[in-house]
Amino acid sequence: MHFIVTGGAGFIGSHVTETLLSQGYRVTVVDNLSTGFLQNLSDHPNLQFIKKDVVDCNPQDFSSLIDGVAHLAATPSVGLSWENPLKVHNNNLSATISVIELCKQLNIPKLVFASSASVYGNPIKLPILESHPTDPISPYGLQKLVSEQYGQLFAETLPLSFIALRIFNVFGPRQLPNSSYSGVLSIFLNSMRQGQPITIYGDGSQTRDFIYVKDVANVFTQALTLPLTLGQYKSYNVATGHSVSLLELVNILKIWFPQWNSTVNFATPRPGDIQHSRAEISNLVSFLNFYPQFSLDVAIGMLAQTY
Ligand code: UD2
Repeated sequence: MHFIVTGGAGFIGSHVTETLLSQGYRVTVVDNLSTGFLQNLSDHPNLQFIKKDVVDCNPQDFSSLIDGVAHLAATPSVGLSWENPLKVHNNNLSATISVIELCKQLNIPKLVFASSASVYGNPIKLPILESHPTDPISPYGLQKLVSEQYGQLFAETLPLSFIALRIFNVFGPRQLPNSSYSGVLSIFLNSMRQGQPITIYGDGSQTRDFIYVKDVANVFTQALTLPLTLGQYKSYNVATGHSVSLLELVNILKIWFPQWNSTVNFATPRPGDIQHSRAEISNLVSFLNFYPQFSLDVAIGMLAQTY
């Protein structure tokens, strides 16, 4: 089978690419390298790379039959979506519509979309089920939600299966600690490695459902390769179903960085921060036949040893 991975040189996309290649599939990565890096990909005989913005792709870019697209190309930043909503709208929503059009032109039967927990906004009930009301509180969340709605609409009219993967707090290798979309775990890991203080916004009681990037990549692979009926639309939470507070997170990190003796500083909470987040993942388990393989402690241990 041959898959397109948009954003395949990025943090999550490069892991999706790696997993697909390791399972013997052919992959064509489309990436404009705006936030991704070529070094995130290793040479492989089944890998082709196209340096292009997805909105500029056309059917002629792809010579052979494509079995599915994993669409991860985006500007993955809530902050940038506030600063430059139109540009980010283009990268996050117009890009998705372009990919849907490409699926139509090339008769691609399946599109797996990197959505986000941000579609839920402030959770009103935990754990968060996929049926939880969607009420985004940022342009980024809105762009992800409307992308899902476009996918649903076209899945109803085209022979296309559209699967939206609502990713919670992902972490792992190749996540940059110093970018505008850095996750808290990569920031804390980096600070501990360098013996620097860490800053907690708020009192540290906020909770998050952290999932290791290799698990996320396995979900994408599963969603791309499982046989599904054409015309089907589904969204799935991609998380572990467990949450930890930031204070608990710091304690886990301290186990792996016993030499770290700097300080934990507390600062005012970030505007728009949600307090608690935890997903219900029974649909992921039953329909995508997937259960996360990496516990938070084990994954942090693996990461700490690579430093
Ligand atoms: C995550 C996603 C975001 C969006 C959102 C939806 C990441 C990186 N971001 O935002 O894209 O999907 O979920 O709900 O996955 N914090 C500190 N110190 C730091 C950095 C962060 O205390 O140095 C706090 C931050 O204020 C927040 C928590 O850590 O309370 C998690 O922050 P985050 O930026 O990793 O992720 P989140 O959940 O805000």
